[in-house]
Amino acid sequence: MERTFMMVKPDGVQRGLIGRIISRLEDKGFKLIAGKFMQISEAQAKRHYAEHEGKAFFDELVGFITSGPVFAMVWEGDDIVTLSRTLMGKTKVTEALPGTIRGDFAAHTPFNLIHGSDSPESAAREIANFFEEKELLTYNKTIADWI
Ligand code: RTP
Ligand code: MG
Repeated sequence: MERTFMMVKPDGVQRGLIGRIISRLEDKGFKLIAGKFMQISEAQAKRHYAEHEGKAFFDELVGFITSGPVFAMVWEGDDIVTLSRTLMGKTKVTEALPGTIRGDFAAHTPFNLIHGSDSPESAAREIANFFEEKELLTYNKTIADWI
């Protein structure tokens, strides 16, 4: 079972989309194992987006992600890193297809509502940046074995 880190960004919170975004992830059958509504610190934001350090939009990106509360989550599922990014849609809102979260709700890059890890390695690093091990819950969620 794979894990991923996902986050409703400040624009998603401001627009009242936390519930609808979580519903889409639940509808897909993913399993929520952690979640918290929080304000990200600047240091945490810089660690989270370390791969983009030095790029022209880095300061703007850190400013955006720390501009208000986010809803941070950890989800589990088979191939969840790839599947969740398919559900999210493309980074640029002009390329995000209808039916995806960004395609249906986002209209201005870089305000694309949701973050999802881009590899299992990124997921492990990002989860550790936002959650303590004890916050990741273990429980049974019944999913029919023919899915
Ligand atoms: P994310 O990390 O937030 O899930 O998004 P992503 O993988 O689809 O995109 P990534 O390339 O990692 O970029 C991270 C976030 O930076 C903002 N961005 N701004 N101004 C720009 O050219 C630009 N490019 C990217 C977006 O908010 C993007 O989600
Ligand atoms: Mg990314």
